[in-house]
Amino acid sequence: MPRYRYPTIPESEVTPKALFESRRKFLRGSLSLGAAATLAPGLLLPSKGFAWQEVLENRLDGKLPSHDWAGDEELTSVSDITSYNNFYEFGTGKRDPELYAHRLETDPWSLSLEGELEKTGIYKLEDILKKQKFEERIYRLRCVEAWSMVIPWVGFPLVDLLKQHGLTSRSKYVVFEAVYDPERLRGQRRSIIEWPYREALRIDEAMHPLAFLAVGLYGEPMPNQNGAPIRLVVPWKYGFKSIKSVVSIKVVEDKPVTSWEERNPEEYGFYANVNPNVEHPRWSQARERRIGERGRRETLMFNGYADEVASLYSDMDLRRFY
Ligand SMILES: Nc1nc2c(c(=O)[nH]1)N[C@H]1C(S)=C(S)[C@@H](COP(=O)(O)O)O[C@H]1N2
Ligand SMILES: [Mo]
Repeated sequence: MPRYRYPTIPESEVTPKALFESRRKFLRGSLSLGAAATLAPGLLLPSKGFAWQEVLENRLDGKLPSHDWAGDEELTSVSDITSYNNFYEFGTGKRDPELYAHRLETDPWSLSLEGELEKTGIYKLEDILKKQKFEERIYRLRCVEAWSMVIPWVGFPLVDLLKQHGLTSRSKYVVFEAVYDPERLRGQRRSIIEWPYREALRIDEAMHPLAFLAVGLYGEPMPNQNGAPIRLVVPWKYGFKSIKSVVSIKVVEDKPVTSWEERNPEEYGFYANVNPNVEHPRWSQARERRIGERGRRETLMFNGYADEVASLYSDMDLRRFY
C-alpha cells in the first residue's frame, strides 16, 4: 500500500522560531496544513463557495497552532483516512462512504443547540464558526473493531462552544444527533440502527479539553466521508462515539440512550472508553491494526490519554461501565 509522504520543506521557509522546536515537530505541525492540497480537487472535499466554507477557509489560511497528541507516531495517509471509513449512513462497507458521501448535502448547514443551555436556538454553521479559535490536533483514533489511525484534525474544543452558550445547573449529559436524509443517504433506507445516529457524553467528558469538534483534517475542510461539515472527536473513546455530520447538540439532565447502546448494549456501551483489558464479546481489545502498518500494536489504556482522562472514571468499575 503506498504511503503518503510529505513534500520536503524548503529551508527558506524555516523561521528562526521553528528552529527552536524539534525539526520533526515543525514538519508535522506546519506541513500537515495544506498537505490535503494533493487531493484531487472537488473529489473528496465539498464544493467551494458555501457560506460556512468561506468562513472556514479564511480561518484556515495561515498557520494554525498545532498540538501533537500522538507522540511520535506517524500520521495516517490522507488517502487511507478518506477511503477506509465507518459512516453507516452510506452503507456498512469501508469504501461505501468514499463512494457515496458526495450525496451528503452540506450547504446550508445549521446546528441546533438545545436543552439545558442559557442560549439555545438554531444557528447557521458559519455564525458558530466565526466565534471559534481553530487549531490542529493530532489524535489517535481507535475503532471498536480493533483498527486505528493517527489523524491531524482541525477544529475547536467542544467546551468552548458549550461555554459560549452557558450551561444551566441541570446540565448532566450532552446528546449529539447526526444528519437524517434518507433520500440522499442510502444507508438510512436500511435499519442498521435507529436513525438518526445518536451519541452522548457525560457533561464532565464533554467539558474535557481533549473533546473536540472537528471541521477539517490535514488543514482542509472536512471531507464528506469523514463527517462534513462538523463532527465530534473524543480520542480516548472508541471511534463510534465520535459522531459525524452533527446537526444537533442537546444538553439534558437524564442519562440518554445512544444508538449503538440501544442496538446492542453488550457490545457497544455508553462509555466505550478504549480499554485493552476489557474484551469485546466477539474479540480481544488488547491489540489493534494501525492502518498503513504491518503487524499489530498494543492498544493503550484510554487510547494513550490515561494521564489526561483517567481521573474522570476513578470511582467506576470499568468492567461494568464499558
Ligand atoms: N454519523 C455517524 N458518525 C460516525 C459513524 C457513523 O456510522 N455515522 N461511525 C463511527 C465509527 S464506528 C468510527 S470508527 C468513526 C470513523 O471516523 P473516520 O471515518 O473519520 O475515521 O466515525 C464514527 N462516527
Ligand atoms: Mo468504529
